[in-house]
Amino acid sequence: MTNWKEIDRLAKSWVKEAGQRIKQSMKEKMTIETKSNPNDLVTNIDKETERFFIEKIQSVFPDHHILGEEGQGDKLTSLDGVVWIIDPIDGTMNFIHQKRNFAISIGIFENGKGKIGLIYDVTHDELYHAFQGEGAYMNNTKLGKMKEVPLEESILAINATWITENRRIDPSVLSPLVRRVRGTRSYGSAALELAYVAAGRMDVYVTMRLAPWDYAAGCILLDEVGGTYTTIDGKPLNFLENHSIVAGNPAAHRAIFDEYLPHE
Ligand code: 2AM
Ligand code: CA
Repeated sequence: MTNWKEIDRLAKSWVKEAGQRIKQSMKEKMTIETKSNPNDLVTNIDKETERFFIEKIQSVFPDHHILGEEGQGDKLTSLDGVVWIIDPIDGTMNFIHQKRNFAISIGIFENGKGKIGLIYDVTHDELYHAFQGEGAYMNNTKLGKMKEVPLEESILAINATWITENRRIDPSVLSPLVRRVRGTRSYGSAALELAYVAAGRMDVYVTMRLAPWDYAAGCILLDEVGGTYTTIDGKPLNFLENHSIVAGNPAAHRAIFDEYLPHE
């Protein structure tokens, strides 16, 4: 029998410890490299933090699988067993340029079902945490069930990329939605944006390009507060693939599909 309470306790303590290490490393000079393009950044701290988690997990749970953004974990083709999906630093551009608005994001799954979600905003010492069936918390405060907020009163999390010329969506699809809502925000960390939606600080999030480590933990938080998430085609997410995402309270999610996104 998998002891999920023990996994939860250790995961939380490792996330806090990793946060302390990141804070310490930030005081020193970091090495910045680019990955797929000049804006796709990684630092030595991203890699060291991922390695920290892999070593901790492997030392206690050698049969667990790990999918990490920096690729030092396993090459996974299925979500069978216990799988940790880890982004050691989500919002690396913020981490480098702003030294804030980044998070450690970890989703832990059992045979494809989200069990534990952890999003740790290191600079603000805010830990968003969900345990399947027991609700979601920000530090020690329980997050309430999501309210059904009409679009006119919603804050939409969206990056300006998706309402200007881009390769993934015609800007005319989402720009009327931007005009309709009360306001828009963009924080540059998908994990934090999903956590903010789960916490009711924003109501809906639309993005065209996320990897599993960006959204895994956030979706587990949303499950616990009654949030809805799909791809922009209205399909369920496969936690091993890159996806577009529409996530938010069920009413806003439905209204976006009924009024703005072409669907069957
Ligand atoms: P990262 O900082 O971990 O790379 C910012 O736009 C958000 O999108 C961040 O959560 C960032 O995660 C993620 N992101 C940036 N480029 C991406 C890409 N090419 N594919 C998937 N996610 C990306
Ligand atoms: Ca990252």
